[in-house]
Amino acid sequence: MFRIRKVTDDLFPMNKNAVRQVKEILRSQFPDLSEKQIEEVSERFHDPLKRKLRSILFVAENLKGRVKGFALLVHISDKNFCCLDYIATKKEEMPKGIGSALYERCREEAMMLRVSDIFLESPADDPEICKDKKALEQNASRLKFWEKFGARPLANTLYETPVEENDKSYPSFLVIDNLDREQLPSAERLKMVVETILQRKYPEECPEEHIEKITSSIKDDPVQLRPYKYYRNRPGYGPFLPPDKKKPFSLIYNDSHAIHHIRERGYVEAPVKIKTLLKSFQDSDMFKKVPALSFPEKYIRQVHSPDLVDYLKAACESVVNGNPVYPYVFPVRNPDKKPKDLSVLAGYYCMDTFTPIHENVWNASRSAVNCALTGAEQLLAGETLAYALVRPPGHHAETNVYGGFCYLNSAAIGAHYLSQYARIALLDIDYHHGNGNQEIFYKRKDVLTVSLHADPAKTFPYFCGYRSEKGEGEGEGYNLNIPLDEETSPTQYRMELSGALKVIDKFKPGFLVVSFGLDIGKGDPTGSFSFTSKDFEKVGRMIGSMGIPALILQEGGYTTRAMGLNAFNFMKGLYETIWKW
Ligand code: Q9C
Ligand code: ZN
Repeated sequence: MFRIRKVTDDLFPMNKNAVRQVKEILRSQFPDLSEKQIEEVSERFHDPLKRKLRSILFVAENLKGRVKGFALLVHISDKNFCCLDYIATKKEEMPKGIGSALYERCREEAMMLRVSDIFLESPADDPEICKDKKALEQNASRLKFWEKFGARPLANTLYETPVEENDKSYPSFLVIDNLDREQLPSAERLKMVVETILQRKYPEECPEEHIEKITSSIKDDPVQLRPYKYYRNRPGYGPFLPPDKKKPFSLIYNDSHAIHHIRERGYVEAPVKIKTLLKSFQDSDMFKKVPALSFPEKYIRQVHSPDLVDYLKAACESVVNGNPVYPYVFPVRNPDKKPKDLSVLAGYYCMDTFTPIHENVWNASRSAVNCALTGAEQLLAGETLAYALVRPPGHHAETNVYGGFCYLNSAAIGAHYLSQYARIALLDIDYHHGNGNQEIFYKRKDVLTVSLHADPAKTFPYFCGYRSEKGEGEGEGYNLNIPLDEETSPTQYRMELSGALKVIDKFKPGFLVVSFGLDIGKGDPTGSFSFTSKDFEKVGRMIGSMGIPALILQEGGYTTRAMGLNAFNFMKGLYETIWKW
């Protein structure tokens, strides 16, 4: 199991880790490179405009961040082409397909950047040029690899001529991948490209006369590629299609949510929610279903206290005869003293009297977390939009507290997971204040938390969600609460949301995580707002327009006639706007 991930900095822990492994691969696979050339890989991130090249690193890694291969693509934006500087996989574990997957990703990126071609150098497979039999074999296998993509060496020029007469290194061809288009570059364009490549890539070792000698050898117009040598009947890839066709987004839901069903005392959070929403999505080609992966419990424990996690597990086990456990006495005095009895202990961890523990609370919540993390993985693998349609919800669950129908905070766990790779904005548009999201990241500045919600003076969770709560320590200024009057109209709401989105935009997050509550919908039994499906679509469009890859987490929302349509329209608004190119 591996994914291809785009790395654009070496600051976040997982990126630092990836760049370190990339350098190791460079050292072992390219023994001729100097330490300076290897270090240069990370310098590119710090000074992206140096030499007017923008480098884009793709790594093939497993879920633990073990890098198995990488490709380094360079975008020369002022000249509208890309160069592939390196592509390499680890020697010891050369799983099939990694090189191809990496290069496919490079091509996809190049098409997205709307460049015309990718250029790369590949050592010659010509026995006249390369006398070493072993090297010749290796060179041939590389050129065969490029041929699979239709990329072949430039023909009839002096490109593969050594700079000096007695140069011992084997000369390389200039391989051109014209990204499945009909045309090849004109002679004039290729001269410009060759000049740019030689000047920019080898500023020290390539004399003027050499560049002149090569460019003046380019006579064919348009240029010619060597005929296919390895794949005589290469299957056509079809005509070039700009990738502005929207891709379906990833829908992940927990099949086992229904095991969590509490039928009493106003517990309105019920399995029918997922059924209703799935039904309203079923005929749409907006989604592709992605099965949930299983993640280790450690990702839950990185966000919630081990005490709470152990308690939830033990309390579920202790449920007898299906009798749910309700809190009984609350620790308003001596909050550090813990009673022994598991059912009494509920009052220690639970913030309200309507979120009981049932035998499947742990299993269902854990499966919701798995969906959230699968969604996070989808974004890391390059998807733009992932919707974790889960229950129970999570945004009221704090480090050490459950409540508000929430036990484990899937949104926070997803956001924390992604925060190893980029800055995260966690936006909460559930009707109720996301006290869990706020508390978990209250002291952090790498995760910005923003919540729009009904005024806590009159609404659950009552004891927080005020504007004055702004974060603490390093995190000061990185929590924003926008409490709203019970009667707030969708129009007023959108004005407030637009202010919130400006704050998010200024923060420049790499990923957006949204706690999405349908309880702002008209007629919701726990809410007082009056959003119609049209309003949901507008809110979706506003959030999507920021163009930030987003993980959407289903939070509240209790049966109303329009719930399915509301969710559908929110997703439609996102889907129609989030694509940046
Ligand atoms: N007697 C979420 O929307 N208050 N939680 C109802 C029940 C419910 C809402 C009182 C507030 C919890 C995720
Ligand atoms: Zn809610």
